[in-house]
Amino acid sequence: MNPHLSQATAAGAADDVAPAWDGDNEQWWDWYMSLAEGGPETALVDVPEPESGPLPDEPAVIAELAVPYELPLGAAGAFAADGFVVLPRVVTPGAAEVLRRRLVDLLATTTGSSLRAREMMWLEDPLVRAAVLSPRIAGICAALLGHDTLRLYHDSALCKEPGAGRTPWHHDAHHFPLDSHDVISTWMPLQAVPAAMGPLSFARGMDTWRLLADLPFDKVGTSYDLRVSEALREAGVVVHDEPFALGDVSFHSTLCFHTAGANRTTRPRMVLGATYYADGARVIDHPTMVSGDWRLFVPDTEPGQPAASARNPIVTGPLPDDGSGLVR
Ligand SMILES: O=C(O)CCC(=O)C(=O)O
Repeated sequence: MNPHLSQATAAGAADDVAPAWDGDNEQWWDWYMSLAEGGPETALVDVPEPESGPLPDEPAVIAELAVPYELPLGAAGAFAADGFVVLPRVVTPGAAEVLRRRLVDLLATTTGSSLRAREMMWLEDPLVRAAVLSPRIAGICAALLGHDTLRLYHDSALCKEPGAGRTPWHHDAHHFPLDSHDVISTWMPLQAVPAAMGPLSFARGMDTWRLLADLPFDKVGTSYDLRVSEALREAGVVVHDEPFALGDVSFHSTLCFHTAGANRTTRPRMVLGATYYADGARVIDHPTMVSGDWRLFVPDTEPGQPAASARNPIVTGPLPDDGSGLVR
């Protein structure tokens, strides 16, 4: 029995994820992180505090994020082939530090244990809103996905505390209850992420998920995580597992299998994430417990209906005539 599951979600076989998630999204993360195989409990590496020199004010950070990013030659092709890309200098160190401090405040009341997470901050915080709706971040996503009109699924603060374990191997198509593969997530570390802090790492190849499609999920223990890493090793799939310099931001397709290492440093690993999808996607007919409390992200929408609620603003491209674009 997994201690994070209720009677209803624990029912059935270990790969039966049909029940709806009946807790909140913090409880979901506690459950999900429990599905990762542990690593060695090495001593925590001392990491210096982030620079605290003069920081830009909030309007300056917002102005920075409003400037579109020039994609390096080959970035869109690399994303299409590999399923992910890591881009340099997407944010300045000053903007990252201002955002990091804001996320520390926004996470102050969270209760999650291994990965403290929070979504939908953009609804209340102008800085997070400016970041996740920004021409810079959303613009990169649109260019990589090759779609003009993207909607926001949700933002997320992902704070892995010192000593917290690995994030299990997964691809987001298993998580998001959307009927589209045109879904992309950004992972913006708000401090450098050395190897010991647990960078996000990616199984190379947009089609790699096909090798793993028949592996039975395990909602109780760590066997799925283990099976994915074994299958990747057996197939000789290259895993991109590199530190992130401050300012590096990764972008991964919903099809890309990824994991993150344990945080074996003395400082929290703070990340601002966000997920976007091409306008026109619908909520799948049967969302599962792996989607957590998805109704928070796509309210007033039933399975099978277009995912176009007021919480899914259009972030790039032309606004629709029906006013469902709102906030830009
Ligand atoms: O931050 C992490 O450890 C996991 C994040 C993740 O899986 C994602 O952003 O898709």
